[in-house]
Amino acid sequence: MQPLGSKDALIVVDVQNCFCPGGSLGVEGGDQIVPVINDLLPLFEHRVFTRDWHPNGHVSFSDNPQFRDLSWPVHCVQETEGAEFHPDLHVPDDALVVSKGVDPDREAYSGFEAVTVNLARWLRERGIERLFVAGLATDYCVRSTALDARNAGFEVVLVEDATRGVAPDSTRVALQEMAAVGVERVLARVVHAAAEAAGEPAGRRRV
Ligand code: VGL
Ligand code: ZN
Repeated sequence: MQPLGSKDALIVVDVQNCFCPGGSLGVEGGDQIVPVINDLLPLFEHRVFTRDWHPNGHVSFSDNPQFRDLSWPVHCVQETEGAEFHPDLHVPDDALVVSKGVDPDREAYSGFEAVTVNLARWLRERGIERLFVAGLATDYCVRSTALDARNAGFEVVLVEDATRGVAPDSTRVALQEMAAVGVERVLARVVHAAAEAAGEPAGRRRV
């Protein structure tokens, strides 16, 4: 892997209470990635956090009578505790927070589908060429974010031990789909090594 530099960004997908154990859509071990992500944050100058940010009655909720091929329990409703980031997650003051799934009638798994900011443009304007992806869940929002990032022309690196999936089968398929379009898969320690190779003393940046 190329040493880390200013053309790299970290994108942390949906590390919110609803997706952590005890949440309405809790992913097994979802909270275990929090310290892994916190340790990665200082290695990057540019950091993006996406959040699922649904209005009441969102089209993806199974209590919505509108037909859906895939629906979910009510989750990540705007301004509720479940929609907050995990309490131990460090969200630096200068990070970009991207809210998605805000439109009541449209599902949005990926941060690139957000309507409040054009994420691809935001990244390009800052000279970003390579995106490191972490967060929840591997088989849904992480997958969609990684695939959209590839489509937008970014190099994409999935930090595998900084992600968790909803179910083993769909996670396996998602990993195959990502690999098929050239998403690289590494462990967090490889990212730390790439930071050291760049002469970037870990922990230099304030998180
Ligand atoms: C997600 C299901 C519904 C996710 C979001 O963040 O992976 N999954 N909404
Ligand atoms: Zn959602």
